[in-house]
Amino acid sequence: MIKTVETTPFGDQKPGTSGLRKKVPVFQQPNYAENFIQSIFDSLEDFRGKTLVIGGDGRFYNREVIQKAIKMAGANGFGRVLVGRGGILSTPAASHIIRKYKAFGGIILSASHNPGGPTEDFGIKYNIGNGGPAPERITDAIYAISQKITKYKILDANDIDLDAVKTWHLGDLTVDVIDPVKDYADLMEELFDFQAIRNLFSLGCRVVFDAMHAVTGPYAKEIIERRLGAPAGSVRNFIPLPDFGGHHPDPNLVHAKELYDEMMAPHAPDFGAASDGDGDRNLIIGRNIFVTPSDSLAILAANAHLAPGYSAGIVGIARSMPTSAAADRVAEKRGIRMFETPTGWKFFGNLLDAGLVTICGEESAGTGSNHVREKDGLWAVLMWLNIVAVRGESVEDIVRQHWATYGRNYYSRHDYEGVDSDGANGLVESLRERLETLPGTKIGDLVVSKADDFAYKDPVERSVSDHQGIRVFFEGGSRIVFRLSGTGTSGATLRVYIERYEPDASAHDIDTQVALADLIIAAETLADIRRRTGRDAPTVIT
Ligand code: G16
Repeated sequence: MIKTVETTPFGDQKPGTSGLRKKVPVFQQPNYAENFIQSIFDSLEDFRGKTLVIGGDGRFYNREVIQKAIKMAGANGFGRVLVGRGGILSTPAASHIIRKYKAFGGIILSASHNPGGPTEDFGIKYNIGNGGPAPERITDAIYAISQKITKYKILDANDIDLDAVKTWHLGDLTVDVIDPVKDYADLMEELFDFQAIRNLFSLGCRVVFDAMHAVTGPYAKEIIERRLGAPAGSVRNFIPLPDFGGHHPDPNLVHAKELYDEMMAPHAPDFGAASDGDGDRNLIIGRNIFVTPSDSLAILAANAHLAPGYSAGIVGIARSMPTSAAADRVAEKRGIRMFETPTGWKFFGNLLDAGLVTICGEESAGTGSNHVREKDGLWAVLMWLNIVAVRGESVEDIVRQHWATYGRNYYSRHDYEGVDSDGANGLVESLRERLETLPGTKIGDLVVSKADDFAYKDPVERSVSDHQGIRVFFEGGSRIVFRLSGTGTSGATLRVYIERYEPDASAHDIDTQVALADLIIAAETLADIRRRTGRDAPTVIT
């Protein structure tokens, strides 16, 4: 039976960079999740009888919202729901399932790399039929509807058992609880040379993958240990926990510090990797070397042809604007197209659908390809292992050779998390007001050559997204970008992205923060970061 429930709008349901992310108690308010899910459905057309994919990263409150979403999908007219067993689907696996089973779309429950637990973060996002995050025109519509909502529809039915692969019938709705891993693992086996990676492991290459008690545990166990034969124990922290074991499931040098330290120690394993809460981010560390996400994108693009799924070569590369220009140098040398988009994987969807690019990546630890429409953590790990296996060289050798060929883009991101929103907005606003007067400004030996507020015109839809970050360029090719994060759940997070290009191979061994020291000073001088944020130093440096 369909129940119609009266409700009133919540003012704060504007989706950010990647869906709606809030603290769990916010989502636990009566009708909060229901309002947002109903707003998603009300923004869509012609889905009666069609299939919806539902899954999440297993974080606290995942199961409760999955039950609501299933019943609301049925009440709103979907004919079939595919849901991962245990309510689990990694974000890239959900994207693949949507595509493979030609679903109308999907609801993914995740707050990505943000911590989980009763007082931590939760999130809901909608993906369209191409498997990718809803574009801005849809997220804008969802928000507009959420601000006027008066009722939602839900089936009056018992919860279903999510823990067995089984088919259920709730009125006219069919619910298939599916194995969350198999389809995705099969896809990886099609794209990569599993035999070469198996040989690599049997020759003694030691791999460590830290699943951070998040969603990739079951995927990595199946692929890295069972299908590729890495010794048991190679995949760590593989049981997804609702609170990620109390850690931030964020694969960066702060939250995966233990792995980093292990990779820098004597007798380190050969290859270290990690993924985040929902499995779309990656961290790659070779013995003795951390690979920045921007470098990783460039190196994967330069070597992708070594993997069977990409043997015909790649047609183009896309990166988010704040990502370093390392990949641009690969595109230039290969004579393929390069696109610079705003932050947010949703901006890559049209480029991938139109066949303009094969590989995409972001400085925020995301890399992926046209195999799905999300970034994909395990995909990046397997692509790296495939390249290491075929080239027969270490990660460090591969990175150093890449720098020698293309030059090195020294790159770092300084985050000021949870700062006062007014202060952060004021900082960006003040830079925006001074854009025209900045060129010619001298700070130490640096001279500003150009400054703008990044705007993007989608080459397929022709839609324009403006105010996507303040860019300050310097003579000689260095750059600083200032932007506010769209994924935080408390206060504002200021991100400062700093980049310097160094073509000379004899200068490729400098500590990154030292290599960027003059630009770090320039960022402070230009934006008055300390005064406006009230912080003496960044919270996280990556
Ligand atoms: C999300 C988006 C990414 C974006 C990242 C950081 O990643 O999907 O495209 O680069 O947030 O965004 P921001 O700088 O606005 O915080 P994830 O892994 O959190 O879904």
